[in-house]
Amino acid sequence: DSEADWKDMLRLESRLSEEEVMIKNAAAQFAESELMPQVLKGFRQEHFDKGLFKAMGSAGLLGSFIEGYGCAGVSATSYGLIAREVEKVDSAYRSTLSVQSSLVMHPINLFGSQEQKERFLPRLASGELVGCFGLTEPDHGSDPSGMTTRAVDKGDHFTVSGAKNWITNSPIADLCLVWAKTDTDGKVRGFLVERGMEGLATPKIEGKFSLRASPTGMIQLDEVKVPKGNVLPGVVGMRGPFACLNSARLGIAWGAWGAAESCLDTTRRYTLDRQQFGRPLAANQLVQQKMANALTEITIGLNSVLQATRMKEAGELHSNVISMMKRNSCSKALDIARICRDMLGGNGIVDEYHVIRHVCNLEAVNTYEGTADIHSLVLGRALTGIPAFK
Ligand code: TGC
Ligand code: FAD
Repeated sequence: DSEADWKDMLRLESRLSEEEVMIKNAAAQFAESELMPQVLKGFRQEHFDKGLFKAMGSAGLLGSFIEGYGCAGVSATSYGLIAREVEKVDSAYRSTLSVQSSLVMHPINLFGSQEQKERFLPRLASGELVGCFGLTEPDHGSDPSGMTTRAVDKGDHFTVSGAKNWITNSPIADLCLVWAKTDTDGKVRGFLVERGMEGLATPKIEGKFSLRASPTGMIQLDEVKVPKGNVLPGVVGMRGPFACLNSARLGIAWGAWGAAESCLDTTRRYTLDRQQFGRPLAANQLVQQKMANALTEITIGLNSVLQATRMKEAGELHSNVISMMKRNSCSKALDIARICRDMLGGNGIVDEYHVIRHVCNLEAVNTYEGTADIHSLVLGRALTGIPAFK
């Protein structure tokens, strides 16, 4: 059998530049040789390996789409291809990549002062510093604009107080980008809160069944003194965090398909090998139909994400399309992972087959960065003109 016959039926690769193909292959090689050998330990023991994070930096994977400051300056499509290869191994590694690149480095690059860019970007690119992004609060998840974290102007600094919840990598972060409302005008601004500032705590959330290879925690701020030089000068209002989310969500739309591809690959090999009733499971029509459905969704899904990303590169992408892509990729990847899990029978629940890990991970991926429901409502608003959120 030839993989070429089924793996890329719409010839996505023919629409990539030579450089993009090279980057995709290099990311695949990195994921296979560096990430894959670590992933079972990462998931079983909730182990985050800082050495691995630095290796991601050395490989040029962190903030890859940024020009200068030690970053690779590659296309948005290359960023998506990297996310896809990394998430073939594990969504937690891709989450770490998304947060560092789109949610921490991107806003510093877009909205930071020259001094902030020089101070933080090179060390975030190399993996020396781990960043995190604090938007969600205990009482404001889907409605972040209701946030209550406050920054009080004290002349040369602000004091920031409040709590952020569900923050990827907060327990190990060196730098927390915290979104808070200032007391003077009630508008949202970005605060670069550094590890070691008095009044900052980042407790870990225990008992997660999902994304166990990256820690998730809170950011607790008790009158943390943040110098004015650590406030992002270039943005006021919810446009700031949403600009970050637009970049991250498109990367996730690529990445989730990577997880689905990995599940389908494993399932195809497994059902070809496993004999029941005297013949391979793959010889059964029901099994073939399930795999055909998965392949169809993955193939069409990846090609639509490429089209959206090309629109982004041309400056023509509306955030409604990003909502469509994020929701479609994540919900369908989750469905595919669950169906693949079933086709592996008992082995499907064992982590050495990797599929159950993808199922557990994709549950969170379908929830964070805007739940599938919230993206439905964004599309509903686009269709009807009526915002149904409240
Ligand atoms: P509202 O809050 O009323 O609007 C405020 C302003 O923001 C604008 N806006 C956007 N701008 C650009 N791109 C977008 N995607 C935007 N969405 C909203 C909006 O136009 C408005 O601008 P202005 O100038 O008129 O003030 O928001 P809304 O009513 O437009 O939207 C509501 C809703 C529900 C869509 C929004 O609140 C939302 O997206 N909620 C979901 C929350 C979310 O995604 N949180 C993510 C947290 S970070 C995370 O999960 C990281 S996971 C990391 C990992 O490990 O990968
Ligand atoms: P809620 O908003 O309480 O939603 C609960 C349910 O109600 C969902 O099904 C939702 O779709 C539904 N719902 C809510 N409102 C409506 C409505 N109007 N109509 C219909 N249904 C509705 N946040 C960060 O800021 N930074 C991070 O790094 C980060 N990392 C995360 C990592 C993990 C592992 C997880 C699980 C979350 C992370 N998040 C992060 C938070 C994430 O963005 C939120 O969990 C998400 O936005 C949903 O918020 P919530 O959990 O409060 O759910």
